[in-house]
Amino acid sequence: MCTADDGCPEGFKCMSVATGSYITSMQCAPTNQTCTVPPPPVAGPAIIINEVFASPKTSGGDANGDGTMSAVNDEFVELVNVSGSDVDLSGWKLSDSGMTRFVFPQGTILPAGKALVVFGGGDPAKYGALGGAKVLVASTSHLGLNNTGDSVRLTDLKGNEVNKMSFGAEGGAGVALVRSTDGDPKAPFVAHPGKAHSAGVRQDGSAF
Ligand SMILES: [Ca+2]
Ligand SMILES: [Ca+2]
Repeated sequence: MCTADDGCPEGFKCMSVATGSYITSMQCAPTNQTCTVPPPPVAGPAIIINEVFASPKTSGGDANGDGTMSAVNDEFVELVNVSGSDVDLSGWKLSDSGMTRFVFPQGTILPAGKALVVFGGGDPAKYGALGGAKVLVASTSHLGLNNTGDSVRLTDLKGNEVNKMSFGAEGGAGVALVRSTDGDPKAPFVAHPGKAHSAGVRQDGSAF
């Protein structure tokens, strides 16, 4: 029995309940008009893997913008915060199929809507502007992304998988794999259109 919606649990509202053709009482009834509790809305990941560059090559491969193309240092994984809130990545991990490649240091905050790039190596002080994205360097001194196929996995502080992507030989073509729509958790990964990569920025070069 109830008198108003706020007296009912989540997913229920206070409704007139009939017996036969007579309204007999006000009771908490499921809003979806079934006898099962409605499932909570499915929340997507707050942070997504947006772009992966496994095979820097001579043409357009200087992803970190330090003036030198390196098959090791210019590999990168670009993450984007697609939630409406800043996210604390302290203790989160980035792994390939073989091992943990990066543990985010204490105090790593990725602001809402912004990008973060983990590069294989190099000196961040010498990197290019990269749209003002936050930049970090793999703790194993390389990301080790296999050109013939690999996976990239992001896990949170508790070890829960936040996001994952896998690729095959297409990752070895000297072109990054990027979500067909930047920042869309449901968008598939495609070969980066127009150029080899867009480290830290959107496909069209604009900042996140
Ligand atoms: Ca470089
Ligand atoms: Ca990008």
